[in-house]
Amino acid sequence: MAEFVDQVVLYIKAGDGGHGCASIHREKFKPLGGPDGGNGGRGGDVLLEVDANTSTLLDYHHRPHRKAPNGKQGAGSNRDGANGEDVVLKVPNGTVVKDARTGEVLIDLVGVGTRYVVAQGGHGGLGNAALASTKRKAPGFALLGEPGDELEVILELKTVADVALVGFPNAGKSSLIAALSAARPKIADYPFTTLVPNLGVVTAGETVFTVADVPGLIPGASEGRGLGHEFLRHVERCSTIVHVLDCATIEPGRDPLSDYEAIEAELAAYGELDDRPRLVVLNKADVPDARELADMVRPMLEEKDLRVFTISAATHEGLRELSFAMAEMVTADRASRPVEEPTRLVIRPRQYGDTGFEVRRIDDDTFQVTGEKPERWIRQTDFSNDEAVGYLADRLERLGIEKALSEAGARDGAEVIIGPMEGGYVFDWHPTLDAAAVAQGPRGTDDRLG
Ligand SMILES: Nc1nc2c(ncn2[C@@H]2O[C@H](COP(=O)(O)OP(=O)(O)OP(=O)(O)O)[C@@H](O)[C@H]2O)c(=O)[nH]1
Ligand SMILES: [Mg+2]
Repeated sequence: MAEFVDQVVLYIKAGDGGHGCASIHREKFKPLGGPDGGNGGRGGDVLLEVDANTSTLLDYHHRPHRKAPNGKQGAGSNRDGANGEDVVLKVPNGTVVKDARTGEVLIDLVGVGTRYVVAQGGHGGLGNAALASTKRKAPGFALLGEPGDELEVILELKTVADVALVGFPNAGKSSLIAALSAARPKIADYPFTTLVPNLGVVTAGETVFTVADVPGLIPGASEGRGLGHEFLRHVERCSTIVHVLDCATIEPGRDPLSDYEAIEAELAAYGELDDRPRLVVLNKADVPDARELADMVRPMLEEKDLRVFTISAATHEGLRELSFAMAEMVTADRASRPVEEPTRLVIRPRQYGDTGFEVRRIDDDTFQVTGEKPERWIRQTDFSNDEAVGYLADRLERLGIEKALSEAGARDGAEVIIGPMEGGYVFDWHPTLDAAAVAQGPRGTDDRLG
């Protein structure tokens, strides 16, 4: 397999938040001081960053599991745990990030320096010092750190080429890239020599641009023949499409005009490329029969309002004119686009601070509560500590969940699921009319959540 990787599945885990600490200050002559448990540190984020010096996804192919460190636990004497460091993964310009489960495009990373937080680290849990209040002077519990995001993403590389060369196998696309640039792709007289796109940098006058070939396009590529449409993805961003037509082919049923139509049909089947301007190249003019054929079909192509260039990739005839015409198209396209300032924004996939929740009646005795806050609070709760469970009950009550459950028809003993139906937290609900009375009561068993 060639060492060209344009698609990888990446397994990403952001750091978990550190747990908060429950501790009571102790001094020689003051046996019971105030609470002094520090907060847990934040888990590290995993970011993707477009880097000018990265051109492949090969690294991720070899090491597809990436993880950011966890936050450290809080400690006594009000010492907060250290945050987990962020992990920055460098990706090439033009990397598309998709959710591997849904196939949904999360972001299209264009512009050197663009960053994207692909997995967010978990928040650290508060220590008991931070949880103390006038009501609860010395909490005997702390909050747990939250788990960091864990997900699978697909990274897909779309080469950011200015000019795309399309044409039948053997038409001379790779030869043309070699003739125009310093790239040295493999060239041979059999079809499908090129299995992955080649990229060359071309200079014409003041203009510098990139040219890529699209290998393996043949009639029926849209149904998976040849190399299929796989590589058209690479030219979605190109500004110009150049048809390389083989004027020297002796294959029956083929000629430059019908080749042109066949490739156009494949581009149309792929879609999204209709608006791209075209140039047409009649190649192999050094072969006498080919030149004759080129002279014959040239006017027919020009009738379609196409600019046509008769060239020889072998002798370099016509290449100067062609490269200047390409440069002209690229320059016009660049001028017509708004200047693409690299987005340096760090986009967060989800935001904290959503206050809502929703109560759903599943049946007479089963209710589901969903919402960012209640689900987070569940994750932060140490269920082996009754006081922590009591604190959770208070928070849920204050958010209005008890009231909402009553209104939805929940009765004492109903089963309530907080979070998703599969994997959510399940408890039997025992409403209290006066939750505050319980909150002020002694530490110990809280009978609302059991
Ligand atoms: N005489 C002549 N032969 C050429 C010219 N350009 C390419 N060829 C030959 O045509 C054959 C195919 O050239 P490639 O550049 O590999 O063609 P390609 O379009 O990249 O082909 P695939 O990679 O298989 O899709 C090779 O034997 C080249 O030497 C030309 O201008 N004149
Ligand atoms: Mg080739």
